[in-house]
Amino acid sequence: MRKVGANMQTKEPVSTGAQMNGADMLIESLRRENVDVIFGYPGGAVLPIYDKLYGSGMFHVLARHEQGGIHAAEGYARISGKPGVVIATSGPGATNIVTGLADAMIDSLPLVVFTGQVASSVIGSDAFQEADVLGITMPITKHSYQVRNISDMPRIIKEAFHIATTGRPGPVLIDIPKDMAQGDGTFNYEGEIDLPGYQPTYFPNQLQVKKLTDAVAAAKKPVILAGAGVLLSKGSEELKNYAERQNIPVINTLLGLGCFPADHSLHLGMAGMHGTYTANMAIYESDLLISIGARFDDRVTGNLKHFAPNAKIAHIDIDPAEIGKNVPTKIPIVGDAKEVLKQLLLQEGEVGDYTKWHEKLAAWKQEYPLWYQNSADVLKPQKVVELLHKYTNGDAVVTTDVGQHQMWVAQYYTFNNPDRWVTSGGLGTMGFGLPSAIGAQLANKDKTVVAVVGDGGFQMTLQELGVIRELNLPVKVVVLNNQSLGMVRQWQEIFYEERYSHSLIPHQPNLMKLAEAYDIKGLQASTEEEAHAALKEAMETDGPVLLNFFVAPKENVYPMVAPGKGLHEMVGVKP
Ligand SMILES: Cc1ncc(C[n+]2csc(CCOP(=O)(O)OP(=O)(O)O)c2C)c(N)n1
Repeated sequence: MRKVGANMQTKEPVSTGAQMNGADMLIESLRRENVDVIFGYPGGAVLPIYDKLYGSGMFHVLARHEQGGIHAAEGYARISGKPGVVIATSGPGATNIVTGLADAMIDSLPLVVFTGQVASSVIGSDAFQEADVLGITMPITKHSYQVRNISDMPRIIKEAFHIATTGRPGPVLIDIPKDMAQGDGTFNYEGEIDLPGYQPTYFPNQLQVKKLTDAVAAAKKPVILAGAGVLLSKGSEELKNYAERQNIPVINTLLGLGCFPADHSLHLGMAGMHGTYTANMAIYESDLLISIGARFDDRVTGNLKHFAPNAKIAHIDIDPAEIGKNVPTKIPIVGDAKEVLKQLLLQEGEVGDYTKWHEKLAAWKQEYPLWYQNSADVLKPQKVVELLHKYTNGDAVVTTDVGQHQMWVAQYYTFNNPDRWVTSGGLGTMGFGLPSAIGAQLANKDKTVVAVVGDGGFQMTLQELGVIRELNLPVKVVVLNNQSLGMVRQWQEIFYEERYSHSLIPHQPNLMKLAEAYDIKGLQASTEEEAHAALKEAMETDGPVLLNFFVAPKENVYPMVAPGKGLHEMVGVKP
């Protein structure tokens, strides 16, 4: 694998006040932000930038499509904790990253994204490859800039990194008209960041912390709902300490998986549409629901009318706009998840009497675990995920696409550690799994990275196999091939009387030939025995492998909360 971050400090530092070319300023600013990888794709409007990248020593990954580049940057950001950096050209290059921006925005991933723009003198004239990128992306970026004065470039870049990575992380876009990259200005990176309108709150109000502490002592049926905010704040250890000290059970959102060990006796599983019986029923019956770094997405809550009807809601979030947005909140606490948990741990922390509650939860766990019927005739996708867990010792970084396979990984991989899980939660972006694995592998080159994808989503971004080959990234790509857009097929079976309108894909490419075309090892399996052998061989292979598992085409994801139903109205629970 090529070395990431070989970049960067190869050049002499540039002194403040130096006259400099705009593109050089950009590269110098990235150096100062310790950027160790850029995901990008060149084109006319960014040629001045690419010209300066040439010979700069910066590590640049040439995606095969801009969407692949930005998803790779998201995977990199999620696993490294550092901002992902993207460059795309104007017009179609910029519009190709729109999905990734929306994805990063809703899943709170820090990105700094540079788009080329036509020259300032022709903006607004429908010039070649002109698109109003600021207009298009305003609602799906945390902030955006257009450089209008070359000497502003360093300040803007410095602010962009600050905004992307602080408070609730998100994508920041910088649109650079070609003349801003070509001309000269004065370089100054030392100025203080001065953003009076942007002051995220990290430390919670003590009165609110005390209120929550009192509520915990008085509760009889408390639960914690832990989301991605715990991972983003690196607060897993504090969460474990707090939950154990207070003896409070923990439920995860999809994006929060791994922030609390899934095999811990206090863990109840994932909540929501395909959550466990115990997690969903615990929310339904709880009298105190403590949400930490989660945003009450409708896939988690089900019908809000029936959501936690008996619970006092405490909501801990760094983004005040989230509090009370979907669910009325009795105890709002604005702050960074880790800092709030630290403050909670500093309180005396009287432990309530939850004996009966724990007895009930244990009985549910025992009686209604996740389940599927294994088969001797056909390979079950859940079995493949269980085998994947076995052959990776449950410690791989797993990325997924969107659909049934994503839910099976969430249910059956058993994430016991933080920062092993990369998925598109809020936007549900097919095509995310393979490119995000590239970024995840570059962020953590020592870990096994597995991209689990469906045969539908895989075909949306499979061209990024070219990057995997070029960089010799040892990513293992697992296709759970059910010859259909499985999740759509499932909904058509259940809600549309089996009218499978355009969800079956009988004409599949030959994935072994595809692997050969990309010079990647290809393995396939259609029985459990073959699956064992394929996974064993894949994990013993140093380089990349494409694994094609022909799985039961009609398998559905259960349990399921149908749209419009409450969490307590799950179907497909173990009989
Ligand atoms: C870009 C995009 N287009 C459409 C959808 C709607 N959608 C959600 S799941 C799904 C089916 C996915 O099929 P596949 O990738 O084969 O995975 P499976 O469900 O079979 O595991 C579709 C079409 C989506 N989430 N994203």
